[in-house]
Amino acid sequence: MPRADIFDQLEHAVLPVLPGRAHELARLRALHEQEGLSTVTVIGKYNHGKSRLLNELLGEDRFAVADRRETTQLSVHVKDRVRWLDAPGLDADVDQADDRFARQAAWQQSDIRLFVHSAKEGELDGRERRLLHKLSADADATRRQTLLVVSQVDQAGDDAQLHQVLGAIGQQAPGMALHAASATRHRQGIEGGKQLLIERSGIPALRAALARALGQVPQARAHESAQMKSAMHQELVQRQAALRAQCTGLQQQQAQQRRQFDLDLDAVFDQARQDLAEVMSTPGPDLALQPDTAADRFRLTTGRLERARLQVAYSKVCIQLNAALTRHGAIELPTAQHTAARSLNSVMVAVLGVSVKYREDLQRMFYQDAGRDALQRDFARYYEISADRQALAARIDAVRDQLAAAQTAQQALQTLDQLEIRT
Ligand SMILES: Nc1nc2c(ncn2[C@@H]2O[C@H](COP(=O)(O)OP(=O)(O)OP(=O)(O)O)[C@@H](O)[C@H]2O)c(=O)[nH]1
Ligand SMILES: [Mg+2]
Repeated sequence: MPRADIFDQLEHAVLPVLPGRAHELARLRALHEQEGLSTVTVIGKYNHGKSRLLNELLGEDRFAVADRRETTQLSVHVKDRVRWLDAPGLDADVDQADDRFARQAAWQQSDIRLFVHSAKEGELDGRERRLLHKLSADADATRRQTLLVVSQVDQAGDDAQLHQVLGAIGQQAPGMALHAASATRHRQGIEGGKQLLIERSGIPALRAALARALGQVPQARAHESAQMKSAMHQELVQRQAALRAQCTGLQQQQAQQRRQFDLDLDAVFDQARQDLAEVMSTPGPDLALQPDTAADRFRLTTGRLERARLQVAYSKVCIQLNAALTRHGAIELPTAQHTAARSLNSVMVAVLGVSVKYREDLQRMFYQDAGRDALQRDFARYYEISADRQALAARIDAVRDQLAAAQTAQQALQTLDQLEIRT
């Protein structure tokens, strides 16, 4: 598979799971895309001589130089297995897009940064200091080096003034070597064949420091890439563990709820047997079955009385059942099963029907195990499709999906192990 596709797949798999890792993914892609080449970029405020410094280091006028805000995009020139990347100057008050390009160059593309500050400007300002601090923290973490270049030193006044500026900057950037450079002197030295001027321009010394830093790029890249992969791997492992725990918790909750539902219903059915016992155990022929005649139309017959007695007892059981269903949120049928008659849309009606119950029915429903089991099963079926239960099941599915996504992300990350970065 082409490398670009591998990284497309990787981003597709990892970004939804670890949205905070966009930088690492972009950097890994850059590391692989730029294989065989090390990238050197400039970073600093505009007009501090960044582009011209690159031209002098290259020995070619590749990048546009001007006495105003000049570089607004990234531009690249490859020479001697180095990608020289010119970037816009950083400035808070101008077009944000320029700053975005500058950041992309510094953080995503570069192996080595030349932090350029003009001697003309004296000390570093607050923004430069913060940026330098971030860069040196990054060097500790990723081993990407930053060389601090004090540019345009020919413009800093006399030697004493330059010395003072360098001393002040040195104190602002403790532990960093300062590279004083003058592009102008270097160019004059080259054009006039003046070796001393060339030496005094600081460019040869900067080239040598850069060559040493470039020599360390392969190890730095291997370190950086391993570190990014391992950080993402760790995060994916932790994420999977958290999702598994979440899933287990929800499944336990689901099982516990169901157990409680079954127990509650069981208790109602047990109670029903007791409550119905009196009407069920009437000796002799079943009076409720005695038919009424036309002449009985307005009379309270034995049969009617007996049927009423049964219905009252049965209604009490229904009230208990309905209370149990209410406790568990299974009262109404799911919308998809609604009928036009609203009064029929309850779980009670769906399971028990609306017909009058005789002793034979009550016997079958509450005293015969098969009948009771069937009722329990029917109620449980409606319980499982009730809104809260469905929502819980949906949450479990969602967590499972996230877990699957995290596993896919980890597999995608592992495919990188077969890819070496050639430097
Ligand atoms: N005297 C002197 N002038 C320099 C030196 N380096 C650059 N300049 C001048 O400073 C101005 C800005 O230089 P650039 O290299 O375009 O500066 P930049 O930092 O790339 O500027 P942006 O691209 O706008 O961010 C130009 O006029 C350069 O000729 C130097 O060492 N000495
Ligand atoms: Mg420039």
